[in-house]
Amino acid sequence: MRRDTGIILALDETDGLKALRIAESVSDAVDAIKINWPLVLSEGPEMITRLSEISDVICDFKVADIPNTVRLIVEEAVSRGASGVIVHAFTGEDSLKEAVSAAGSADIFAVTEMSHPGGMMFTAQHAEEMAMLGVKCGVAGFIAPATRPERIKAIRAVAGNLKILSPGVGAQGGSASSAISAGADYVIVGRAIYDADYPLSVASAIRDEIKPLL
Ligand code: OMP
Repeated sequence: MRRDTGIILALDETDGLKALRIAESVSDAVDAIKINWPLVLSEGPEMITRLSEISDVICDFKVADIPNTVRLIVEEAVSRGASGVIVHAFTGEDSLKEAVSAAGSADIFAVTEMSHPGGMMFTAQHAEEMAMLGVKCGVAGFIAPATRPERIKAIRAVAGNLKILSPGVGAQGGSASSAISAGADYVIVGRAIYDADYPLSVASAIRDEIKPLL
């Protein structure tokens, strides 16, 4: 995945035509597009392939299952064009290792601490441990909360040179420059871009904001 702008678009728009139009309009201003269940369920998994013709695609399926099921999901996503898949780390070593092995040359990103307030209840208590496990299992990087930049710092201390992708910018209250300054490599931005009247203008403004920090 390139790192020209430091932005990953979270394309949770459920209207397929609109989603494709937004993806095309912002593709030069973002490094990848993250697709989650809302768009896959509304428009079908073919959307992964269609978007992969426009940009690198990360399938945010937050896979949390036994190793065999994890393998089947990751293989399906990668065979349809995903260059990365997001999985949960709390499932433990066997599931995480299986995800990495099933991904082949694609990237596995493991969730550490979630960005919403509920993320404090359970994930925050084990975020560093989950990051350590991810390092051991060979993941490409981690998801850490832009809503709590100090926690990105803590995950960075464990993650070494692995990538950190930070959601929570804009609609959830986090700031792109604070997340990057705290150690994130990319910010994940959804509603602030895809709900805007001019998505490209918002993406370009975030790109300009974080450019000096990359
Ligand atoms: P916005 O809040 O609209 O910018 O979207 C954020 C995106 O990041 C959504 O697709 C979420 O599912 C995702 N996300 C979080 O918001 N918090 C997390 O802790 C983890 C993720 C994720 O794994 O991408």
